[in-house]
Amino acid sequence: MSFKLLVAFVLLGLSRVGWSAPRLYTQSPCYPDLLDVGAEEVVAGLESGAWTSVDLTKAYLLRIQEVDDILQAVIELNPDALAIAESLDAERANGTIRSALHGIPMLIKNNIATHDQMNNTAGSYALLGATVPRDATVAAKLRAAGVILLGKSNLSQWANFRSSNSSSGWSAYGNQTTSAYYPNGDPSGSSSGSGVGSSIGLAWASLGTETDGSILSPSSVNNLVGIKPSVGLTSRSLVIPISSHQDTVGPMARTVSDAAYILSIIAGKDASDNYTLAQPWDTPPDYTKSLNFSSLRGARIGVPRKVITSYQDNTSLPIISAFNAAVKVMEQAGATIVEDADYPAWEGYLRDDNETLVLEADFISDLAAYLAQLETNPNNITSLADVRNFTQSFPLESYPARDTAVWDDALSLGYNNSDYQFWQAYQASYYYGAEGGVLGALEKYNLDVLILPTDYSSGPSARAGLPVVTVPLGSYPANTTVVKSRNWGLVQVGPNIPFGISFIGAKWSEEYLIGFAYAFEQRTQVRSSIKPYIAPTIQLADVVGI
Ligand SMILES: *[C@@H]1O[C@H](CO)[C@@H](O)[C@H](O)[C@H]1NC(C)=O
Ligand SMILES: *[C@@H]1O[C@H](CO)[C@@H](O)[C@H](O)[C@H]1NC(C)=O
Ligand SMILES: *[C@@H]1O[C@H](CO)[C@@H](O)[C@H](O)[C@H]1NC(C)=O
Ligand SMILES: *[C@@H]1O[C@H](CO)[C@@H](O)[C@H](O)[C@H]1NC(C)=O
Ligand SMILES: *[C@@H]1O[C@H](CO)[C@@H](O)[C@H](O)[C@H]1NC(C)=O
Ligand SMILES: *[C@@H]1O[C@H](CO)[C@@H](O)[C@H](O)[C@H]1NC(C)=O
Ligand SMILES: *[C@@H]1O[C@H](CO)[C@@H](O)[C@H](O)[C@H]1NC(C)=O
Ligand SMILES: *[C@@H]1O[C@H](CO)[C@@H](O)[C@H](O)[C@H]1NC(C)=O
Ligand SMILES: *[C@@H]1O[C@H](CO)[C@@H](O)[C@H](O)[C@H]1NC(C)=O
Ligand SMILES: *[C@@H]1O[C@H](CO)[C@@H](O)[C@H](O)[C@H]1NC(C)=O
Ligand SMILES: *[C@@H]1O[C@H](CO)[C@@H](O)[C@H](O)[C@H]1NC(C)=O
Ligand SMILES: CC(=O)N[C@H]1CO[C@H](CO)[C@@H](O)[C@@H]1O
Repeated sequence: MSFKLLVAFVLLGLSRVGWSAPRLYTQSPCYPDLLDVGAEEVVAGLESGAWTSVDLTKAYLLRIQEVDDILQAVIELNPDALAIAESLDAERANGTIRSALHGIPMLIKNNIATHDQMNNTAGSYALLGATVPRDATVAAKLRAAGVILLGKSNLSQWANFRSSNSSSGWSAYGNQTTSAYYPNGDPSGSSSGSGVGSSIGLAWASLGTETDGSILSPSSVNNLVGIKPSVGLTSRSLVIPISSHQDTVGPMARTVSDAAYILSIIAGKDASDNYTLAQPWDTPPDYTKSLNFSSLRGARIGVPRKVITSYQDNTSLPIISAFNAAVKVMEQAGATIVEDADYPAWEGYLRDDNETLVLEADFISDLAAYLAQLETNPNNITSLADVRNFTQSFPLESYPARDTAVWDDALSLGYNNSDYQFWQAYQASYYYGAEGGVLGALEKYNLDVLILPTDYSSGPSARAGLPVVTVPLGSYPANTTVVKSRNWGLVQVGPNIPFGISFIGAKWSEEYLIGFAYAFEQRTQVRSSIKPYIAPTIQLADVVGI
């Protein structure tokens, strides 16, 4: 069924709200703007009866339809979303409140499987029609909490683990996602549609996944708060993998508070992902308890300056000045700033490429383990070799314009992640993130946290499985010279394009990172000063009572 037909079908009963129909009400101050509304305000309206979960679902579906031809952020809608909303409304009317997010719609990245009518493809035709025996654990947790899984967001195909010549936000099945902050803007990736979808309110918030940068970077570019959790804080069971050593699932939302609500629900141990069994508690913290305006008071914050000087180029100036201003804000909030808190083995890190070996060898093993769990597998795809063969011979996969260089390299390794060569590579790679990187700097300078521009932040933490939280920091000024991506012409640097700041910590330190991020966000409120060039116009006023 085409996307347009599907929306029409999902919205049966909404026929009075046509595209050209005049607004039945002018936007009333009692209805919050869906571009920015937070969970607490959504829930207040659900509780007072000002709107229902069905209203929210209808409004978000119409908002997706308004912009998706241009932004292509959503790959599939959940045909059951309105029915689910209706039953959650009935539960609420009856006094059953499953969680703080009962009845609120979210998008999830299209590598997180659901046991319903939606496909889980990583953006590839190879997995279209494949089914799983149950929801991914994180999806099941959201569902049990009463979150409406509204649809699947587009992504850089295979979480950007396929080609040497691709573009962020492109997948064969979902086409090219673009940013809402600049025409034909690079949405970054690989959680591209999750970034764009949350940024302009195609849903209240979304889930992304990260191996190295895939939550942080699209959150940064799309003016969002993103939490990249410690590897093992959130289950990866039935999430299409790159690497069991580095993958993690986390929230992409418009405020630290919203992201903290989501993380509190999806965190926790899961027998089907044994990395989660290393969590140092039986029940994970309630991360909303970290939302403390004063939490920067007394904090020791390090700035690994060498990272910034290593990466800066002729586009970095606005980022570095905003970052330096942010350092002042934190000082004024009572933090002690430690400059030159550098990663002990930074120069070695820049020369080391063992991470590539880790990801390639992991992908061979972990992808096969995911595929082995499928209940139906229409293209009989059981290995990376099968995926590669399918991709190279299926015309819609855009081969060879988008090549399979990453897989060619992986398959030429000749080993997977059970080989001793993998362990050598993993130990070297881990070192540069841990003792030689983040953990080394935290210890050497006796710090609570490190901060960096998000563009420069993900690598060392990715290698060592450490958490990072990004918060909006600023955007490129109006006189910025546009820089487009080499082969596909997406605008990567240009006026109004947002960027973020990262709080980087030790394993399991999310409670602290969220506290610091919140105290910074509340003092700066950068998100509200950056406006998208395109956003849907449909609001609750257009659907409530209809
Ligand atoms: C309301 O709650 C009662 C008691 O738990 C249950 O029997 C009934 O089915 C519920 N109705 C709805 C609409 O959820
Ligand atoms: C999933 O893919 C199948 C096969 O192409 C398609 O028929 C179905 O409509 C898709 N599901 C959704 C929710 O789009
Ligand atoms: C993909 O999107 C581009 C615009 O970004 C459009 O020109 C093209 O027709 C789309 N391709 C498909 C297969 O829908
Ligand atoms: C963790 O789970 C994986 C896959 O289920 C399994 O191969 C591995 O042996 C397990 N490791 C431990 C330490 O239990
Ligand atoms: C908030 O943080 C400050 C500074 O760390 C601390 O003194 C205060 O007790 C915290 N408040 C709460 C409610 O935890
Ligand atoms: C920035 O540097 C690149 C080469 O590194 C150059 O092509 C480009 O023109 C420069 N842009 C500006 C605005 O100086
Ligand atoms: C991996 O690490 C080892 C040990 O430090 C080093 O000799 C080797 O060159 C590294 N390999 C790559 C691809 O960076
Ligand atoms: C998949 O395997 C089954 C059983 O061997 C076979 O019947 C079917 O034709 C295969 N499908 C494809 C697309 O190769
Ligand atoms: C590769 O794919 C083609 C076309 O789908 C198929 O005919 C062939 O058997 C496949 N080869 C292998 C080695 O899987
Ligand atoms: C943009 O304007 C600022 C402030 O006037 C100036 O410092 C900067 O050099 C300008 N940048 C460009 C690329 O023209
Ligand atoms: C990458 O794709 C672009 C767009 O199709 C093409 O112009 C370019 O030649 C490709 N580069 C390589 C190395 O394949
Ligand atoms: C929701 C949506 O717009 N999905 C589109 C994603 O991209 C594919 C391929 O171009 C379209 O067919 C879908 O309509």
